[in-house]
Amino acid sequence: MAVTTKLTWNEEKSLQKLLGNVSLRLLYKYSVHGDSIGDMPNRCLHQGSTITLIYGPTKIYGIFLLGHCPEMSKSFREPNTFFSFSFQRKKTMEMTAEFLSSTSNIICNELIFEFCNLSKHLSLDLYSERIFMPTISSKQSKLKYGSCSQITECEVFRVEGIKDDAGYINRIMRATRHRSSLLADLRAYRPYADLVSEIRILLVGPVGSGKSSFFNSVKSIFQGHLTHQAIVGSDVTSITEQYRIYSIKDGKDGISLPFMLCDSMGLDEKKGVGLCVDDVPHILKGCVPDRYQFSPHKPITPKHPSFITSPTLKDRIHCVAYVCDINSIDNLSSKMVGKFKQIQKEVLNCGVAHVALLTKMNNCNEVLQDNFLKMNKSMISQSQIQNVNKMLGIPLSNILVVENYASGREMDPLKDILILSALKQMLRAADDFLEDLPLE
Ligand SMILES: Nc1nc2c(ncn2[C@@H]2O[C@H](COP(=O)(O)OP(=O)(O)O)[C@@H](O)[C@H]2O)c(=O)[nH]1
Ligand SMILES: [Mg+2]
Repeated sequence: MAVTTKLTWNEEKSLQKLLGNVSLRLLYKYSVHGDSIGDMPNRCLHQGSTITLIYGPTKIYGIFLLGHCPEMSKSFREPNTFFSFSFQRKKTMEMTAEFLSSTSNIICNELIFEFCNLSKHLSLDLYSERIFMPTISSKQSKLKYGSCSQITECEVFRVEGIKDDAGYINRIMRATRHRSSLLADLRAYRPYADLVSEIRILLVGPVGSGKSSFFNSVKSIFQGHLTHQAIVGSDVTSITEQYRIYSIKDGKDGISLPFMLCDSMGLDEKKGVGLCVDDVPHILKGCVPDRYQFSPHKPITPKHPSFITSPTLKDRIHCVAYVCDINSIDNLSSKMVGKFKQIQKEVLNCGVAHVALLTKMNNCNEVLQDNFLKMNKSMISQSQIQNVNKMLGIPLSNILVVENYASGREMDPLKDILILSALKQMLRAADDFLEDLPLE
């Protein structure tokens, strides 16, 4: 009978994707191949890069070794490029990764991975079915090892088809770290001078541009698994007709984060269809309540029973994001461009900050420079970016490119980096707006 992994299909896919669409071949499985620790390295020798997965009761620990496993008997061994990670089951894979070099060795029936630059080690004792993790704590990684866990299974895979070896793995590991630091920044964010407790960001753009999906994506990242609170799609029943002010919690029962995303009805180039431009000034001033049912023909008026007549600074919109599918920018009709410009006029009248959010970027890998801080030159020179820059006069630093979580269930640190960076830039813009307010 073929030996199969304990990973679920989704977990396996996430791992494969993380390592650059590699394939995984199971070489060793503890429950099948036995408890002799000596047997394990024998099966894994000369197999190229490997991943060892150790299953605890709730978490899976992984150790990736680039290149052949070193032979145990040799007295001097070159350290492998190595990283360890862990993830929780039944969640999108949240990696906490450490990028180190290591050697492995068997001492007294334990397989020991030594971290060359830390003088610490991780050891696996299959006989007593336990794993001992060293305490490695970095500023960014929330998780601290330093514990001993029960093992329920152990598997070793050969990793086939690694792209450009160390370069690729290195980038993914740096991305994982950058993602953690963005998350930490956003968790620690406070609006300028504590003038408000939450920043309100309004998403406006054509039907189907990905406004509702952007909210879902942000929420998914903070929840640690994919969520679909806002209904998305382009058929009649899934078009957003209600104004929604969404708050986002940090984790399932966590506290609300200091920003809210306001999802509006999509724009349509036809008159009398989609969001009515005359609603926009009321939305910006904070007069429109959550769950207000838009009517394309009739903008809200102060006579409406739920009209907020004396909104305060906290009710106002602090930053507007013009949302557009990056693939359709070069073909926007003049009527749609006209609507954007009308809305922009209202935004400028109110003095609110604004950014452009371009969605449906197919290859996240190409957007940012190597340090993940800025858009790279070839991206900036693309016609879509140049068009938005000219059409709406938005500076390049406020043109944000993302790929939303739309289908599939695999986590992707690069996707997260784009989404979190976009959010961070929106908050910076909102802070500029707050700072610029006349003193009262
Ligand atoms: N490939 C891809 N599809 C997206 C992205 N954002 C949204 N979608 C899809 O585009 C469609 C419309 O998205 P939706 O969020 O409902 O747009 P809205 O009308 O602006 O709220 C849905 O089928 C989404 O799954 C993205 O970044 N990439
Ligand atoms: Mg929508």
